[in-house]
Amino acid sequence: MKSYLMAASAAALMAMTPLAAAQAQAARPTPAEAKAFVDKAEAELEALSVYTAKAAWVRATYITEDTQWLEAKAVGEEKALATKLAMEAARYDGVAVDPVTARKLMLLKLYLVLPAPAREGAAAELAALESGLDSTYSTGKFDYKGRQITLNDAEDILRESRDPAELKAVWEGWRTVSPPMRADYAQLVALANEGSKGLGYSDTGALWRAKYDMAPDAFAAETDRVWAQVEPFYKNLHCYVRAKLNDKYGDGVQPRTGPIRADLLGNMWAQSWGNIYDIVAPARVRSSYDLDQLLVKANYDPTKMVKTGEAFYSSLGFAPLPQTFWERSQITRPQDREVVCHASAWNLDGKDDIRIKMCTKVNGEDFYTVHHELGHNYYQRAYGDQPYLFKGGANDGFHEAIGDFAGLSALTPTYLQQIGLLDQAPGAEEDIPFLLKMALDKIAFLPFGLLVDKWRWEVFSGEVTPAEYNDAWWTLRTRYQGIVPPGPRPADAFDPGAKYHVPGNTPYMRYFLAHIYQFQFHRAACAQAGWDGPLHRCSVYDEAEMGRRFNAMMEMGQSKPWPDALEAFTGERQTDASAIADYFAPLNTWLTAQNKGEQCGW
Ligand code: X8Z
Ligand code: ZN
Repeated sequence: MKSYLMAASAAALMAMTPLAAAQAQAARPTPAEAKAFVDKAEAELEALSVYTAKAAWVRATYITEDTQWLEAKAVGEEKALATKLAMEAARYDGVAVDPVTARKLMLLKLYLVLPAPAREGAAAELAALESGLDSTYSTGKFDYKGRQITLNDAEDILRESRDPAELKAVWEGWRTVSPPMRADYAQLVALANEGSKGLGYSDTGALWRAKYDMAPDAFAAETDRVWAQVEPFYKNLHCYVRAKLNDKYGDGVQPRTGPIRADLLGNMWAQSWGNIYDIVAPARVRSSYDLDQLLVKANYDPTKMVKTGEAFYSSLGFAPLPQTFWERSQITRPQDREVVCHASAWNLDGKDDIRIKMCTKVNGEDFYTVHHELGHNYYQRAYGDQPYLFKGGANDGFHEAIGDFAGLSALTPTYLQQIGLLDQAPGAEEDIPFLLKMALDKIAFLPFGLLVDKWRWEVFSGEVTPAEYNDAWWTLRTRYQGIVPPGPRPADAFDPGAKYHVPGNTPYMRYFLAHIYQFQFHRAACAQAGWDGPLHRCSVYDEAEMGRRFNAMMEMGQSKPWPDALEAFTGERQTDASAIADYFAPLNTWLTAQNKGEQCGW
């Protein structure tokens, strides 16, 4: 909402009588008033934040009607306050404030993921919808072979089964959980849009895109630019994998041309394909190890996986995790209650009360996820000395990229051998199998990372109506990922609701960005460590000096525009896919040769 003073532009002042102009000038807030406002707002939000975080933690680790109520009350109050402060912040638009105050005013307006309308009761209603949707997803179950199964059980089947009928049944089964969420989701979209408009944004999608130190439209164009850099490589991988699936299942299940059946890719959302390495493994060069098996053989348990992750970060010079991390984290799924199993990392007090919440299984995927989540925690702790409004990632993509960057080293055979999981690190002859495994996760992910918020941007802008939710989703899934559902979707389907971040209201473009940034970090880190071999064989384990420089970037939090943070560590100021291209270059060449004679694309 624009205040009266906002309208007091130079032109307007000139049109006024001298007396009216002088009054308008006098009423314009001073820089000192702006700073005082920001300081007070920051203190008020900080004071509420521990309470909100604790309520949210209790609900996420013990879902009941009561904990949902408690969380909604706390979040509703925080939302009402933050919305009020964001509207007040607009009063200081155009005031010549110092750069810190200017940045804090901007961050105040962008504080909420879903701002509420200012009217009485709206913040509480929106908070209740959020808590309810996240809980419905997290407690979702469906009948399979006479048993009620959870998402975790369903993911195990998607990962391991090679029976197309079973895969289809489980894939469709999980999507029976989401249709009941559709009406609530539509109501949430309406409320958040009303809130965003109140803050001067055209809709909530524009608010989300405004969080990257550039105009919302420029950010959307940036994501398209980066996607264009990597799209040919994705198409190459898609082509190769499709041919292998066709070899394995035959034309009746997976034709050799056209899109890929979404349930055949080893993952509930076809977002990372590493679980079907066995199907796509190159015929001539074998991979001598399988991380799932190495972990089981070495008797890893979930806690040992987290300790191993901690040791990686310690080798870079990060202080050990606090005792409270071990006492308060949820590392495995509790048997006696409902929880949010989707992995996350928390900081409850802005300082040292860091925790992860996972339902960890002993497999390569979760070994990786542990490094991912701990990256969030070390980042949170690194910027712990920043003022409250600067506690955050340089942008949300940075937050996701820290742990992924660690994971790139932690998955190298060299490192696995250093920590005793592998007897012997394979040589260059296994480069292609290794890169293929990595690409099944990292390259396959890119179009998915891009499209989830392309869908939400269309939903928030009103371009896609609730009746069109599902068709619009599949249009994007087919256009960008080249996949299709295993059969026709029912009329009431709400498939986007079957992906955590939609009912969980977590913006998703961050993961697309992170998949680019992590390779920029990796390339810079390996250069700092003096590595001059191929990027994919570099591990920065034990590189404490590099770790110190990485930490210097992490300590900045969101105190500066993100290009400053990127530059501090990499010397680069742009999101740039040339690092991921460098890393995978040998594989891209190899895939092109394999795809000879295939009709790539869909
Ligand atoms: O949600 C996550 C993390 C928590 S921040 C486990 N990720 C995305 C997903 O699972 O969809 C990591 C990769 C993408
Ligand atoms: Zn994350």
